[in-house]
Amino acid sequence: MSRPVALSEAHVLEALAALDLWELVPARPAIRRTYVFENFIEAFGFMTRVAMVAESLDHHPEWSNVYNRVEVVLTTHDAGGVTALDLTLARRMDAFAQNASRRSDA
Ligand code: H2B
Repeated sequence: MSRPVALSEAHVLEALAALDLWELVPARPAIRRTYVFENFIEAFGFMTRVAMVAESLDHHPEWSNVYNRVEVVLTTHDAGGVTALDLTLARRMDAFAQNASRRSDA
């Protein structure tokens, strides 16, 4: 697989315009979003689905879960920045969250 290339901040911001509720992490080359689900099972089901995709992309999120909340940070360590892989994973995550009973985007 070819090495991912870090995108410029301008390019990332442009991509974020189409990725509702994702934002730049302050002081880091990374993007983040918090998902809030109905309950723990919905949150963990989401994480399980994402885990399969992450593994197949060989691209893994930094994330944490507390009950119904999943906080996600995406960056490409190998490239030292945000790459197209992060945007792909973000879109795949959003698609899964749409199918879950997402309660809010707090
Ligand atoms: N995930 C993320 N988010 N960034 C990476 O740079 C990365 C990864 N690199 N998953 C991969 C695995 C690399 O460590 C292996 C060796 O392919």
